[in-house]
Amino acid sequence: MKQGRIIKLISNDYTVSLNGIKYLCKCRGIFRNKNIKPLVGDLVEFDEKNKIIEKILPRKNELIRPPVSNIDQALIITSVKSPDFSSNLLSKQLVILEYNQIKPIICFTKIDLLENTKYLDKLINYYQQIGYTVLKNTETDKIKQLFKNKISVFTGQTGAGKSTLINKIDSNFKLKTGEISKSLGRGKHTTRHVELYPLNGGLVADTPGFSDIDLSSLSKEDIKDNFIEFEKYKEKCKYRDCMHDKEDVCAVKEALKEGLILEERYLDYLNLIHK
Ligand SMILES: Nc1nc2c(ncn2[C@@H]2O[C@H](COP(=O)(O)OP(=O)(O)OP(=O)(O)O)[C@@H](O)[C@H]2O)c(=O)[nH]1
Ligand SMILES: [Mg+2]
Ligand SMILES: [Zn+2]
Repeated sequence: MKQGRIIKLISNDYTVSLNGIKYLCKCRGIFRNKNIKPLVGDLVEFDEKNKIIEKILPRKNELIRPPVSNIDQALIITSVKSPDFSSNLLSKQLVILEYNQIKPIICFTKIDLLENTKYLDKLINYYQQIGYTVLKNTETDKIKQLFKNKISVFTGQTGAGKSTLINKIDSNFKLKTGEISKSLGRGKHTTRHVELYPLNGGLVADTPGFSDIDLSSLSKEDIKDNFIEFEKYKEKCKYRDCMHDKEDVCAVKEALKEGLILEERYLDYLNLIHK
């Protein structure tokens, strides 16, 4: 039995990689019976002769969207125009990643389409100040340093520029990219399957984009706990279980009033807990 990593899944064919050699495997029927589905990113034990995956090793984490496991970090590809910036979508992605203990890295794209960057500069400032790494897709030298010995996923709205950025980081890549469909007013997915590719000493997944994200599996408390900038205020709220909503003497709302918390972020928060 050998140990390898699933790097690609198309219908029921799993590509397992070991020392640079790829094995096209099936998985044991027993997994399907038990409703356990191997994921891209899984470390597995496999029978190299019969090309059967026998065992999935314990996962560090797993995401549903994109369906990848054992992720170290996620680059949230966020376009500022076409599709327009959505604070709500960015907040949702940050919450899900924080919840799954995956390091988020915010990467803004399509800045060239803005008439001025005043609002964007404010956003960049804010997200950096609360502790996130924020980059622009033009900062390719910095982006190239991120991948060594890590599993990274590129996530973000369809048409945000995920595949374009990967192609730019390594010119060996010729991932398909696409115009977003103007007539429909929403993107059409260009990337259709999930695959981990070797990139600058690590593995990265370019994943199909989305138009919205579902957070219904998270409780209100989970959502509250993963707005990271609330952390340093919550001790000063009057109630220990303060939801920073209708309560009186709430330090988060106080910080909002003082301009220490970005209004959009607080509104995103209310929006999510009242869904
Ligand atoms: N002006 C401008 N266009 C960009 C930029 N980045 C990407 N694009 C364009 O945006 C379109 C969509 O880019 P893709 O890389 O296919 O987007 P994606 O995120 O991979 O989309 P899906 O695979 O559908 O999720 C393409 O026409 C790109 O050329 C940018 O920084 N500026
Ligand atoms: Mg793509
Ligand atoms: Zn509070």
